[in-house]
Amino acid sequence: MHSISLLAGLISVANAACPYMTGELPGSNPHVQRRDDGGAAGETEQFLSQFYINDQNATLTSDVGGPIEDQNSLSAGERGPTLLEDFIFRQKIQHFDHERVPERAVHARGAGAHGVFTSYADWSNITAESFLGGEGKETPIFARISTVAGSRGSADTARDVHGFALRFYTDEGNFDIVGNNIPVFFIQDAIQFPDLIHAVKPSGDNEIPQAATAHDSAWDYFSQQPSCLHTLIWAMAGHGIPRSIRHTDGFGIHTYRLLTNDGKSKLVKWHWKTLQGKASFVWEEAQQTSGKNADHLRQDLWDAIEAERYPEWELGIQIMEEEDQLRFGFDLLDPTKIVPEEYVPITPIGKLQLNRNPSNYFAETEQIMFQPGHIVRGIDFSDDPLLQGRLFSYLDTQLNRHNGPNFEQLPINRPRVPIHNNNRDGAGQNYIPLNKDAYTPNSLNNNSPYQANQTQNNGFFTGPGRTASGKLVRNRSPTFADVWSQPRLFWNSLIDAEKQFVVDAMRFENANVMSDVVRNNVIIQLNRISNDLAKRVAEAIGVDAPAPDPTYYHDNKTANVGTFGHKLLKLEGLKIGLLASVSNASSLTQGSALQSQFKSAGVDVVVVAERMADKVDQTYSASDATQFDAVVVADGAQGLFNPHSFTAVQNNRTSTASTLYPAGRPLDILLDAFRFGKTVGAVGQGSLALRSAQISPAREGVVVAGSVSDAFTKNLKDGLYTFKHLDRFALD
Ligand code: HDE
Repeated sequence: MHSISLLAGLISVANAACPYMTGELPGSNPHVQRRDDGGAAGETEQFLSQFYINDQNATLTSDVGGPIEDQNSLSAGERGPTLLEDFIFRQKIQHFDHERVPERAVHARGAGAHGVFTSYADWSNITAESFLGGEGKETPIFARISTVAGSRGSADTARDVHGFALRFYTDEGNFDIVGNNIPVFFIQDAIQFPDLIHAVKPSGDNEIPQAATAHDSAWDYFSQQPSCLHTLIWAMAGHGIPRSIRHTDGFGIHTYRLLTNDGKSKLVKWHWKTLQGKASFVWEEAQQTSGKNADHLRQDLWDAIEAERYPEWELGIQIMEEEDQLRFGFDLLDPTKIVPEEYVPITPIGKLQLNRNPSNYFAETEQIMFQPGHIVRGIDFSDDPLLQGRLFSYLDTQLNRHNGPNFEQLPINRPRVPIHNNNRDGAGQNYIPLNKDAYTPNSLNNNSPYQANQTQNNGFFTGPGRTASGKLVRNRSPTFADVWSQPRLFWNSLIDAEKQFVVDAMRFENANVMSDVVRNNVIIQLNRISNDLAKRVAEAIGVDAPAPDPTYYHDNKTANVGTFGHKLLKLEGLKIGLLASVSNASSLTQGSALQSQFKSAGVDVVVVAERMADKVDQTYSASDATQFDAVVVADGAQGLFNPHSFTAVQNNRTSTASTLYPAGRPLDILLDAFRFGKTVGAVGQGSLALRSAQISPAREGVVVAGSVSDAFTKNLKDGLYTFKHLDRFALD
């Protein structure tokens, strides 16, 4: 690849500058666990490895390299005061005192991974972007997927829009697509962003609630600023609680421009389509997961990558002509609008694979600083007022987080191509610039670094067709005015169960809203989308059922906007819980049989029993339905599912029921799995447990068999592909 030679040039610069250099050549560190990915992924690891500090077989030192022999502070006498002179103490405590940097103002909670993007073809007919310049061309990637509202330690499965930020380390510089997992945004103008975030974040007085929109100020804002409705309804429909990072799509949201080498431009929207298939939690399940495993999303991604079940997404673009800006009945500059795929189909252009976990969370996932302004030759902005504002905000916020302008020099932020410019100094300068004539134009350094242009070093450029003129106004364009028709399009396109999830979510959120005024305002807005939706929510929150408000009603539908009601594309990384018993050896052996049956599909079978033992992976005390995508009761474990065991323990501490786990836990796991719409099953006499749980074997997604046969495995797999059995959810 072209970028390899450029990389070599940069490494020599970086070597000179890195304060922690071990003296080894990049990539030669013998203690680095290396996966031989080859290609772009290997290139990233090679690049970052020059910054690794490796503590194996090493003496403890101070920050300036002096060996440290003792972990006691220096004191005047054994029982005397610590001396100010103790530079080792001071350095260690001072470093600790300054360990934290400000968390991100939004998107504080996130998980990251390295990967590779592979272009499907040479796309130079639509863009000069070098990373799309040839079939099979690989580019290293870092991805960070996040929630928006919660602080850094908040639970992963809070209902929220999810950030979907991608950095391409291209051979012409870094390019970021800083998007979300919902294709639209709450507001149309960046100046409103602080208002949105203040309304959504916890209350100013008591900082409650954490990572949740179920409170007065959030819904007050949503109902006063109806441009929020479209994003809101997507978040309520299941996109706010994805089963995992692997099971959600990503979107660039704004309309961008692609430019060819000869200056022709097209408008585009970016789409990342998950190749695992979309899947979401139901709300009770997400809430329970928040408590049981606040790290669920990051854990799932980490584990999948460690197990070499690399998640993949296909990158696609909707390509539109410059003159199409108002063609579809809405404005392509309005970020609250999707372009329905029926109007403009998605052209797949390449594939992303995430295949390496970070080596250090802080240095990589926390310090990566994305910016929509990180663009490369071949792409240009549009006049979307939200995008325009973001171009300022992301640069500005990095200054706050890093205390200065040199954050681009952090290893995870460095481009993989040499940099040459006249930017100088600032806190934390890592480079040692040799050019003392830091200005352009100059004659003393042969006018170097030269200005790039179209023919020399492929300078990036602004769309030659872009023009701007007009009176200065503080107005929203009337072409942005209709913010109800597309939420209705979304609502119309959902299947009944999804509509029910939207209704349930809005009932839950607004039941936590104390103000009658706000609840009434919410219903007024929902009623502009759909009278059915408004009435169903109103009924639960003490608001009178409204008469229809039909100005924006229509019957149009669009495809691919839901998360439920379709099959998964892959089962990799899903988990089956086999509920077994240590007192029945054969129930444990069934675990081994299932494990071998599911190995090739990449599904983990976790054997649960009363206590740890041979062939047992987890105890009932540490298990819960939220950990599994399907639950099976083993033949021989049925005795643990006696519905009376809970009462027996409560009434009589000497009861024979096990005290190794909370009373009734095995039955709870089964019941919860069923109620969360998961596939449940039983082998042999295990089906007596289904009877205890009053689950009919005739229901969809209930799989029973006499033994772990091929047919049983096949039915279980079918159930997993369906993922959620939607007949379990009542409609009202
Ligand atoms: Fe962001 N956003 N945002 N945002 N955003 C940030 O930048 C902001 C918006 C998104 O994993 C911040 O580095 C403004 C839309 C992601 O590191 C901050 C506006 C979209 C991430 C910021 C928006 C996003 C951020 C906080 C209104 C989807 C996390 C820390 C114009 C297209 C990236 C940071 C990561 C992060 C500002 C709206 C996505 C404060 C002013 C629309 C994925 O700069």
